[in-house]
Amino acid sequence: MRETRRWFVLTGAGISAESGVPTFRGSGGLWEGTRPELLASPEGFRADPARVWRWYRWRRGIVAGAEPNAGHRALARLEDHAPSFVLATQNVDDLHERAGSRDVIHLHGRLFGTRCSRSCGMPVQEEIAADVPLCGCGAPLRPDVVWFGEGLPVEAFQDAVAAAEECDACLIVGTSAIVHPAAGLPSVASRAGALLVEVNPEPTALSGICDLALRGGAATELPRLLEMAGISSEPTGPGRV
Ligand code: BV8
Repeated sequence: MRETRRWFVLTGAGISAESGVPTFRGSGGLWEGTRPELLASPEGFRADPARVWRWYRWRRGIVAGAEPNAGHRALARLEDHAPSFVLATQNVDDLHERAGSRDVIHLHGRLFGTRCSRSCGMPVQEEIAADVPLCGCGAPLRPDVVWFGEGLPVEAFQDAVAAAEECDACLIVGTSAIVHPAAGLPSVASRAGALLVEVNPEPTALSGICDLALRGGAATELPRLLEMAGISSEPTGPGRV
């Protein structure tokens, strides 16, 4: 761990769990009795855009009231320390950035982003508080996230694949490793000969290819990992929160 120069980190909803942000598939992951997979889809949005907006506004409220936890902060410390560090997240929250991480690759978009559902290209005015806000072109606005059946942002995914191919160690934090193509990134790193470390209280589909599993919460295990690697988990750069 101490000698690792190039890190690639993939995070999922679990890293934000200890900040009070519900995971997708954990207990309490339902919304109005509906599975997230049905809400996080173009079909779900077409069927009931107001319900999908209610779900995203509820999540925006939770994230806005949440604070980054020691797991988010430990990754920002690791980025300060490592000669090469790339963080790709499946999360749409902004807790990595608020913990001090830079250049975060958002594979599934951003919760606080809004775009035209018809991709008309018109600038999105300040979002009005209608049940279903409309674009200037008349089409409904939608959260700027990647739904099931939609392609990931091409450049973001390509950057993540390149980082996985070049890393010496791949840290997999708080993901059930069910959703592809993001869940395939650690296998790219493994095939390139990287050390794979999983941080998750539960085993996942990736556990079988990991060299090390830290079976606990990210807010405990990531600071511990840094201690084991002799990296201070205290703030280093000026102005780091
Ligand atoms: C695509 C929207 C093609 C934003 C999300 C088979 C192979 C390949 C693909 C597929 C396939 N079958 C179906 C597919 C397609 C599908 C897919 O993977 N489906 C799954 C369900 C099988 N994939 C897609 O549709 C993707 N697109 O393939 O497009 C294409 C290509 C070109 C052109 C057109 C189309 C799009 C995927 C993105 C979907 N959008 N979200 C939002 O609202 O958030 S995915 C959704 O799941 C979230 O983004 C979430 O991040 C993501 C993954 O979930 P996790 O982050 O892992 O969260 P989860 O709750 O599952 O697990 C939490 C984990 O944390 C658990 O393991 C738990 O133990 C752990 N944990 C709990 N507490 C802690 C903790 N860990 C650490 N510390 C703790 N304290």
